[in-house]
Amino acid sequence: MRIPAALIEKLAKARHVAVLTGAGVSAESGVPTFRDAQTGLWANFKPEELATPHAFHRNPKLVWEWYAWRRETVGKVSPNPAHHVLAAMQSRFTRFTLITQNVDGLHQRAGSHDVIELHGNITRTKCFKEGTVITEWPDTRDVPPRCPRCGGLLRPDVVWFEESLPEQAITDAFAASRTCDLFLSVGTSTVVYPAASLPFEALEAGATVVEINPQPTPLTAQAHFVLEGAAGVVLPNLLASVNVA
Ligand code: BV8
Repeated sequence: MRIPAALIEKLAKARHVAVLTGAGVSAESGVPTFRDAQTGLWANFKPEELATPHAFHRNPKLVWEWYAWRRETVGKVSPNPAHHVLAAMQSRFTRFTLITQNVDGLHQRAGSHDVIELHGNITRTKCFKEGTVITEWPDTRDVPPRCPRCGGLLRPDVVWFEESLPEQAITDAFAASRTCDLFLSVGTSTVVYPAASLPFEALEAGATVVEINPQPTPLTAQAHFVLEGAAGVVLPNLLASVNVA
């Protein structure tokens, strides 16, 4: 795909680039995107019915096993070119902020650091009662396992629907969206809030906003540039274009 010359120029001149990624960035690694994650065993459940505190209280075993299945899936895949390009971009610009809705940790495995994880990370487990991250617990065959400190139920360290996002993460994400000169929204359906408001914050603050997605989203009509394609194809192309600019 040809990258518009005007975008290459903007990218070459950008002092602060902010990026928001969604499940589409991990799709080419083989991680089902969030809304079609219900393949196989989980075909009969909607994510919004599993990724909530209510679902966990109602059926902790089912929710724990859904995350165990997803953790196992994520453990078997590798970062794809989209993750690697975003990691390379970190040193390409004076300031670069990577904000992700993904919980798979693939950005960090590709070499990105200081990743803002808006929705937590599936590879971390925390005590539901205390909120502290727990790295090991006795294998008592309990499903979900119990916190070795207080006996409370353990849960994945992710943000469920109707749960607030980590304060520092959302503050930093909004600040970056409002101060960047170029905002890339990559592989997200732009429907889950407050993450979905970030590209609109960037638009309002006067940044150049670029969307990379094979499908249209609620952002498409307002983005300055829409690169219709897979992140693993478009991002390497974008970086190559700006490196020769
Ligand atoms: C909160 C972690 C305060 C868990 C997730 C009504 C209106 C507006 C908002 C609300 C509302 N009712 C409730 C809300 C708030 C709610 C919300 O936004 N609901 C939506 C569904 C309407 N938000 C919340 O509850 C948030 N908390 O607001 O707290 C509060 C307090 C009390 C009561 C209410 C509010 C918490 C939201 C966080 C939820 N946790 N994940 C887990 O993963 O199990 S969200 C989940 O969706 C994932 O994190 C995922 O990342 C995220 C967004 O999805 P996407 O990443 O965009 O993925 P998706 O599959 O949707 O799309 C993939 C895209 O990729 C597609 O566009 C596709 O075309 C594209 N694609 C595919 N292949 C490729 C590609 N792109 C590029 N390359 C490819 N190869």
